[in-house]
Parts: sequence; structure tokens; C-alpha cells
Amino acid sequence: MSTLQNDTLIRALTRQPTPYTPVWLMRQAGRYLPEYNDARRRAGSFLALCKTPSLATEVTLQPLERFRLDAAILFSDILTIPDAMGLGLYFADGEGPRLERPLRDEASIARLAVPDPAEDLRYVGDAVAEIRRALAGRVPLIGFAGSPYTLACYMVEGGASEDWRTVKAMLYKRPDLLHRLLETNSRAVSALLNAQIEAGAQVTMIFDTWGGSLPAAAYREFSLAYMEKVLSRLKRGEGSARVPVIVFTKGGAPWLEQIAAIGCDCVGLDWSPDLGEARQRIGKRVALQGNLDPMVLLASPEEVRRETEKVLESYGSGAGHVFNLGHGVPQLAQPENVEALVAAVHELSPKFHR
Ligand code: 1CP
Repeated sequence: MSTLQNDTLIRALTRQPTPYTPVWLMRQAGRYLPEYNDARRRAGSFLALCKTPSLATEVTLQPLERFRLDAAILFSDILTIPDAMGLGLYFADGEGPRLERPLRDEASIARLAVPDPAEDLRYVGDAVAEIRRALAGRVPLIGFAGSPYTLACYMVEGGASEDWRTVKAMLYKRPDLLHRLLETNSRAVSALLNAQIEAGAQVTMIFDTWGGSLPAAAYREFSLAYMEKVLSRLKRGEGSARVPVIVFTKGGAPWLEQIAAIGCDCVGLDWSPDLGEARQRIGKRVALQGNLDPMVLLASPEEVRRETEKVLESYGSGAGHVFNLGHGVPQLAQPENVEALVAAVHELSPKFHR
């Protein structure tokens, strides 16, 4: 960690003072960048990008060449775990991810094994190591995985869903089966995150994209409890080498206090809560990441700057804020708007750190 030229992200995540608010963006590498689409074409597919460490490295660095971002995030996907479990991940053109063999019965869930990150997911650790070398200490590298529940959503449903009816039906009809799957997933997630940390990831983030689709009690039992298990198994290191952990539940605003209590360093917020109110609720215990509405990136640079300032003002003065969107960069975002966002955070935030 001492080799980092820019450690503002690490400092903000541990609520130490910084000269300005660090900024990175979920999905900062992706289809809104022409150079990403070019690399994807060369690779042949999205999965080939993920599975070829030199290409994953190239794509991870693309947004950093354009914008003054304060972090890199590993180019990969949460669905590499179900892929390594043999569920047959593929991407139909123009559609989201699909699994050939979704889990629908007791036997397939009982058969499921935790993938060995050194074997089936070796390309992930290799990409982390190669990205660290290429970054040469410019900014920290964030590793990530999906939450056990969010992975279960795709694994049971077989793909994206409006209402997640199949996994929720299992939750009510066969909670024992879902618990069994979540236990397997939590072991797979902690093993993959530990492998990323070992390979050089300096921050870890858990994406709980679909936990927010559950009622409060079910969220605690089926999503939050398993993220807590993941955190308890992480080899986070100590002192200046300690790896901070960010937990992001989309739609998790009603449960911020409970999320802040599972042992994470930072809670990621989607665009819905007022950042100042979230800070009042949990800002004494954890750092906060967020929470500009991604759709602001479909407006003009002036509007992006104005909305960015509102988010900074809402958090107010002091340490503990990592600027981000409330969810990923939309595919139709103009790169000049992303540029305006990053520039605005660097220009407008120092006054909140004096
Ligand atoms: O090129 C393409 O067509 C693929 C588009 C794409 C990209 C760029 C997918 C397919 N995944 C990714 C990369 C990705 N996925 C990153 C890279 C790092 C970054 O720059 O941020 C990360 C962190 C993810 C994580 C991810 N994948 C999540 C959690 C975060 C979120 O967006 O909520 C989820 C739910 C996925 C599944 C997934 N993979 C891809 C898509 C389009 C989806 C979402 C499917 C759905 O709508 O349910």
C-alpha cells in the first residue's frame, strides 16, 4: 500500500482526511466507451475479454487513460462464479447473461461444488496481478464479487428477471434448499475474494444488486446474513496493508444501519437516499459511497456538474465520502459527461476538506 501514488480512495474508505473527494464509477469500463467496444470485437466476446488477462487489463485501464479516476476496478463479472460451477454462462447478442443449466431441484443444488480459484477461476487472479503491474501504483485496484443472494438469483432464474419469481418461489417453498445454495455461494465468494486479495486487489466490493427485491426480514435472512459470512472469512490483512471492504445493496436504503453493522468499512448507496441523511444514520460508523443518479449522465455536461455539486453538498464537510454513481454507467452515457463528472468532483470537492 505504501507504494501507492494516489491513496485517496483507501483514505476515504477508512475515514481519514483527504485533500479532495475520491471518485470512481461502477461500470467505468464498458459499452459507453468506443475503445471498449473495439477491444470486445477483437476478443470476440465479452467472456473472452474476462478470461484473457491481457485484454482484461487493457479494458480495466481504458477509463483511467481518459479520466482522472481515483481507482481502477478489475474488469470481470459476478457471473464468473456460476460459470466456474458449470452452469454454462453465455451472452445472447443484445441480451443480458444467461445460464444453460439453471438450478431448479434439490439434486443439482446438492451437487454444486465450490470452485477452486486457483483452478477454474485462475484467469481472475492472473488478471488482478497483471493489472497491478500495469497500474504501477497509480491508483488502487478494486476487486469484487456478487453477493451470495444475487448470484443465487441468476443461478435459479437462469438469467435476468423483472420480478425474480423462480428464486423467490424457492425462498418461500423450500427455504432449506435456498439456504444450502447460499452457503455454497458464500464459500465460493469468499474464496474468490481472498484469491483476488492475494493476487493484489487493494479494496474489495460486494455487489448485492438484487437483495433489495426482498422484504426486510427475508433480506436479513437470505442476503445480509450471507454477506456477513463472506466478510467473516475474508483475509483482510492488517495495518497499512488492510483491505477495506465496500458492501453495496441496490435498494438497501431502508436497512443502512443493519448493513453498516456486518463489518464492512463502507456502504455503497444507490441513487435513492439523500446522502446527508444516510450520513446522519451511519456516517459515524462507516464511509459512504455514492450516489449520483446514473441517468444524469444522459443530460449535458453543465447539468452533470450541477448535480455532482448537489451530491457533494449533501454529504457536506469532512472525511468518509467516496464519490460514485448510484449504479453503473449507462450504456448510452456520453464520455464527455463522464469527463464532466470526474472533473467536477476534483474541482468542487476540495472546499469540503479544509
Ligand atoms: O460487453 C458487454 O456486452 C457486456 C456488458 C457487461 C460489462 C461491461 C457485463 C455483462 N458485465 C460487465 C462488466 C462488469 N460487471 C463489471 C466490470 C467492472 C466495472 O467497470 O465496473 C462489474 C463490476 C460487473 C458486475 C455485475 N455483473 C453485476 C453487479 C453490478 C450491477 O451492475 O448491478 C451484475 C448484476 C452483473 C451481471 C451482468 N453482467 C453483464 C450484464 C449486462 C449484467 C446485468 C444483467 C441484468 O440486467 O440482470
